[in-house]
Amino acid sequence: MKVYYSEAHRKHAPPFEVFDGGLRVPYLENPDRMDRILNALRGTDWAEVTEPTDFGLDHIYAVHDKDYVDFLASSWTEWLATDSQDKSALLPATFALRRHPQKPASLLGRAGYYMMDLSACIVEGTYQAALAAANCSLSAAQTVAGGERSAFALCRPPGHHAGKDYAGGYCFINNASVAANWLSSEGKVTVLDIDYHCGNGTQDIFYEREDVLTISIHADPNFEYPHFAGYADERGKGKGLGFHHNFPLPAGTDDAAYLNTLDRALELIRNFKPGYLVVSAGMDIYADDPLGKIKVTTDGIKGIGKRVASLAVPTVIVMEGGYNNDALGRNVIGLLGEFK
Ligand code: SP5
Ligand code: ZN
Repeated sequence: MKVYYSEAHRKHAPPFEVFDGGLRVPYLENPDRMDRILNALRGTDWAEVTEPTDFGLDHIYAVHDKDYVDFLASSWTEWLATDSQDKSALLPATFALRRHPQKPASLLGRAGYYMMDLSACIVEGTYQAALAAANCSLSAAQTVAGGERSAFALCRPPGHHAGKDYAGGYCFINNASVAANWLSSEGKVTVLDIDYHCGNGTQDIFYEREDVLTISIHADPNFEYPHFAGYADERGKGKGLGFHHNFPLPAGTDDAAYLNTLDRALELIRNFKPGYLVVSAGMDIYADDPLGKIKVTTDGIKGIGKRVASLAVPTVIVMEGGYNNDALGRNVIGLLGEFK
């Protein structure tokens, strides 16, 4: 299996994030995550680690507003030119209510407009790392469009919380959505998001489209991040009505309950008959994840891989979350091993 990976992710290593209550903690979405997965893949005889192709910006502008991408591109330089005391990461303390959106000119005003929380810290290499991650998912899409059964985008920063014009939840460019949109010119596409958190960005990007079925299985937003999206009654809009599905799960969900829910999602995919599948593969559903409250084991993750592979649809697998670094390698191998 082709695994697309770029060293550029190392340029994005924010010194901290801010938890609820204002606590500064070490950035959980860190470069070590990739090293753990790479090491595990290098121990197999089927993973072929490959540099991504540079696809340029047009496929990113097809999913994200150009003004937002411009903000990602210039904000670090602008941040250095401000008189802020601590410039270790660009992070605003004021956020836009999109119920009353006004886009101000100032850097911190735009940062609050374009960010949804205190985890999408921008540092010097964020934009380059985010572009490289999108190139990994586009390269994986191209490989699958070229006839391979599957390909893996081993990328960070992750993408599924990033919407058309916002960053959040460690995400800046929605890698899975950029790949799904690219594939959609060749036929119907499904995005299946198994990250522990609702893929709110992917949901927003395709909410009014009927040619891309989006499905997210995640911890119930009534108690978990991202709080404001991911409820079962969000089903799409306009032509897209009926082409989005959320499966919110209670805390403590075990392998059997998770796989039952997955089977319901897979039935929707079978009925939709997509030409391509994009899996937003977060490993934070794992029982011992520091952010998660769902109790899926490594065997459960293998079970997910086996079931999704049984759809027999050409599949792009895109790395999303997963913060138990010790377990990341074996969990990713558990999922991918069913596709090789
Ligand atoms: C891609 C991805 O998985 N993003 C997740 C971002 C979640 N950020 C919100 C974290 C909420 C922290 N709650 C503290 C619980 C510590 N036990
Ligand atoms: Zn997550």
